[in-house]
Amino acid sequence: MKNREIAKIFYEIADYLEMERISFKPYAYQKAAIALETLEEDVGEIYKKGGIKALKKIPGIGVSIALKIEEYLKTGKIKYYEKFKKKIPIDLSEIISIEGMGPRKAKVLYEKLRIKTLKDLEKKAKGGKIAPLFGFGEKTEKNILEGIKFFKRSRGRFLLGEIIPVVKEVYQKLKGLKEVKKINVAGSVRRMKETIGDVDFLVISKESKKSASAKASADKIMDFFVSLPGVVKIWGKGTTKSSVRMNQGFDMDLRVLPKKSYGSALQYFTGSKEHNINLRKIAINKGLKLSEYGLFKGSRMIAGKTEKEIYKTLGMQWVPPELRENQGEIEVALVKKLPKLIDYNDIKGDLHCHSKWNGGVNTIEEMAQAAIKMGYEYLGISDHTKFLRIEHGLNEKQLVLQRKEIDKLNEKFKRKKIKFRLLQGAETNILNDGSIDINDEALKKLDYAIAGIHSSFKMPKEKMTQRIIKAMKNPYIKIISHPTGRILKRRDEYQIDFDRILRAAKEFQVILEINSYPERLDLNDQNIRRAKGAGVKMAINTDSHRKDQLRFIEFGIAQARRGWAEKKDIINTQSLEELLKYFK
Ligand code: DGT
Ligand code: CA
Ligand code: CA
Repeated sequence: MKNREIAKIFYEIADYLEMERISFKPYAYQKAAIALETLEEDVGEIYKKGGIKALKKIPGIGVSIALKIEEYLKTGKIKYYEKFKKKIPIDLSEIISIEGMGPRKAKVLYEKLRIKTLKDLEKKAKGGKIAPLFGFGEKTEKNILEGIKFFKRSRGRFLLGEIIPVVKEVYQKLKGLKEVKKINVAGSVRRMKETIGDVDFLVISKESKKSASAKASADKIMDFFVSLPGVVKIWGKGTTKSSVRMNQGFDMDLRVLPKKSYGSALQYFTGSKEHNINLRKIAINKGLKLSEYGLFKGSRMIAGKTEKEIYKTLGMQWVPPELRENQGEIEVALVKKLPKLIDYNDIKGDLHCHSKWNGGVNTIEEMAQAAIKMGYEYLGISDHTKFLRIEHGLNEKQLVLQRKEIDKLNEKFKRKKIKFRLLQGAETNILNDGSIDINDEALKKLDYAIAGIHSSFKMPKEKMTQRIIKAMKNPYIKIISHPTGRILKRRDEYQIDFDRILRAAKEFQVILEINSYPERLDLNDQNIRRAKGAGVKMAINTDSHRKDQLRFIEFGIAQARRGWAEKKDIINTQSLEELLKYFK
């Protein structure tokens, strides 16, 4: 599948255009990149079936971009991109992944200091060469160094949201092989951790009467695995284990295992390491021995075929993979008191998504259709408001106009007897003094209002805490979006006193968001657990900027589960009727 490869090039083209200060065009390439990334079908297949015409039908892709996709599919290159790359040959996406760096700054640094890589950037910043440049200064130089430090900490880890689509694709392909009897993904992917080091697949191969052909069938699986499209390097290939590097930069391991110890291997390779170490202690205390080969009493194997049987034999509940971080789950499972976690299909609607009104790709109706397809009962449109000019934020008047469109659509659903309701929200901005960028009169007319921090992230802790609490006191603000503001691999949380935020949320009945967007996942798992402990309600939303992103909800639910959240902790597991009570 070439979708992600081409998307990456389009993102870079957008950045190069930005460098040249060309307006509008970068946006078109970004839009196309997002479209490709979230497209479920292979763009190569689409082209094969319907040519340029079919490519143009993908929302967000026009003629000139369709031609470039064709060029890439045919030649493996896009000349337009190569030209930019030749003129300014730098590791653009890496350099601008540093917080505070953008394409234009990258260009200046290349032209003045020949900075091509992250290494160059760090060297020059440390040497104090950047601060004297026009438009940079000491503060920028310091921020760059901080950004690099942050980036290094997470280097070699990948976002769950970028890994999962590849994992699902490979999983389906392997599962389709006649030699594969059973397959699971293990490791941090199975635990749905927010970032992933590498992917671990486990397989049982089809057994056969002749032992020689068991090996033959494992070999077939391995041959297939190491020649998957997207494999750029083979680290190793054997009968029981193979390991490859994918073109997105991450590695995948595949192990072929015997049926009788598959459960213990799945348990072992799911991890986490800390969970396993503690679990092994439990086994030892019972006079048993636990390993990836099974649970043993002396030399006799007493469990190992399934994971369930291992936990059961150890006298505990089966622990959902998302909880296996040695955060008390083993002790709780021993007394059989694990919470009944929110389920992946418990969400009844999404309360944070954007539409064409604030410059997004899809109309409200298209967003609604996608939500209906997902089986949702409701969808809250919450476009940006006026302070965020780059996001085409809406003002009070536009909100009134938008309400009319939403009312009309709701009438239509009623007429057609579709049990679905659109709600009008808005993602307003918390200004520096804690006030909201939309007046109360306009807020009052919405079904609910969200408020979020989108500026001045570096405030001191006390001031930032007060800023958010003041917003929560506004009676029309029902949800705080992405409450800690972190961006994975890029930006830390802003400074807040989270306990005070939790107390205020409880007092003023404000809901905290679990934002499912792959770079955000904010609240994170630990904060979710703290919120639950404080009796604060949460909502799992996607922050979709186009309809396909509604699928991101899976990642938010996963973090909620990792935070021990139950259905009742999450308001958008409730029916429309129940939900509206929170918005009164
Ligand atoms: P990652 O890949 O860094 O996101 O995290 P994991 O958890 O997938 O770690 P990985 O791929 O190194 O290993 C997969 C699992 O195998 C891990 O979660 C637990 C198990 N494992 C690996 N090494 C050890 C070890 O030294 N001791 C124990 N007890 N378990 C291990
Ligand atoms: Ca792993
Ligand atoms: Ca691994």
